Amino acid sequence: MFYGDDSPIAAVATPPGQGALAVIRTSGKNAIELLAERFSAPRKLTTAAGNTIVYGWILGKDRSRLDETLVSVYRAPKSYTGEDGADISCHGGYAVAKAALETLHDAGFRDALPGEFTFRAFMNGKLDLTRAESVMEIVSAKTDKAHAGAVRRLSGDLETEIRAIKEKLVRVLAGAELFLDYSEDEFAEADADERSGMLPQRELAREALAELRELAASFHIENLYQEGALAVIAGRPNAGKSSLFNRLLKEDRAIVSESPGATRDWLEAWIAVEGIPVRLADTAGIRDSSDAIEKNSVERSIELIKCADVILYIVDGTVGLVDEDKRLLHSEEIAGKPLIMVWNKDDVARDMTDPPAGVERVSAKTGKGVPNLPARIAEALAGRKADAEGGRIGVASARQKALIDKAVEQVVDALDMADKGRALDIIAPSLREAVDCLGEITGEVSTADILEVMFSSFCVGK
Ligand SMILES: Nc1nc2c(ncn2[C@@H]2O[C@H](COP(=O)(O)OP(=O)(O)O)[C@@H](O)[C@H]2O)c(=O)[nH]1
Ligand SMILES: [Mg+2]
Repeated sequence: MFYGDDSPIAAVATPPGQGALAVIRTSGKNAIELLAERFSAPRKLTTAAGNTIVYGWILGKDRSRLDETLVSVYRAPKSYTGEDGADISCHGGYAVAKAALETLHDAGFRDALPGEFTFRAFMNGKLDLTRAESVMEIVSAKTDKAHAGAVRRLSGDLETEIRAIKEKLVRVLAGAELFLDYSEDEFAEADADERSGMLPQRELAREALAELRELAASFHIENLYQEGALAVIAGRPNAGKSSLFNRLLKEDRAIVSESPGATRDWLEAWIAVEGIPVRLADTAGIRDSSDAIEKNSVERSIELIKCADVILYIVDGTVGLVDEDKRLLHSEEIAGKPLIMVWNKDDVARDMTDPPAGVERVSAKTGKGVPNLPARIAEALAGRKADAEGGRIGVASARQKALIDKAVEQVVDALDMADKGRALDIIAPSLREAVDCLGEITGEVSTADILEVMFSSFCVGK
């Protein structure tokens, strides 16, 4: 599989299934002419100006009518991909989209590869890589916050920031390379102090380093908004885990039962917690059991707990913290994880037991206290009040984060060497490497395999 030609491509851009509309996207050389061969009003299409809409029927191989459509015509370079192309809006439905795609194949289009439209947009200079990645971030955003961050990156805020930092490092490097032109003798004559002074823009390098570190630090939060986190509800059977799970979901999805241990399966759902997409998982009681089905669900519960980013540990407030709770809390799966202790059944337990400090008292039954939990979950995940962050742009892509880390390492090395008075020809390569890393983030420096890995994770039609 390789991207990189301008052959006419087509893909259904809308999700499969029944809907009001299905959109088929096309792009590439002669895309409009080829489409016209299967269109009831071919001349209207071939003579249409860019950014206009043409009405007509899409036709089968035998010129039978397949569907009534509106075709949005784009002309290079004013299109998403930078090529000629058209978006065909059909009536929604699996059969319609399939038939339309087939007739296009027959006319000479090939299936688009995942992310190929965006790949072409990148190749044609319509987007840098940070914006290309933000396109997928927007598509997969699960909450308003995740979406807002991605939109800022699509607007180019991150690209601008990276380019500005890179510009600083290029200036440091340029200054250093100027000094490299000094003759060997002159250089050797200079003492260590002078030589170290020969990384003339060291302050600028420090500034760039601070900015890079700030970007790197933003990854935790941005990635949290983008990818979400796993919150697992754990505790003894009958503590009220499933009831609380339902409360938090505000709908009855888990089984709530009177007999202990009856929730045989874990259930999960995505909820938005202060803008963080949280996969909330209910677990069956973790206890020793010889029952095979129960054993299985216990294993899965343990697996979930191991993967959890935060645990909501539910205690039955009518019973209090018993030895089994203590044993679970100190088990290797749970101990050391971010944990919120929840004292449940507060509606009846108020005078029966005395919860330790810092514990959330709730009633899954009446809902009392439950509204306090999202803030606690967000705090545990984000490490601080999640909605307090300022307007700074952040990094959400692991690819970008890795490159920023690498750049940081190189600048730290360069500054370290400069402080030790090392020669510039030793220092300069580190700076150059850092500059290249930043170039790789925006896509100025990139290799075919990097691009292929990146775009192949996109969905078809993007
Ligand atoms: N009074 C009262 N009963 C509750 C509360 N939460 C759960 N229960 C009851 O406790 C029992 C066990 O609840 P369930 O959610 O199935 O517990 P799980 O085994 O931990 O999932 C059920 O009878 C629930 O109705 C609560 O806040 N107050
Ligand atoms: Mg349960």
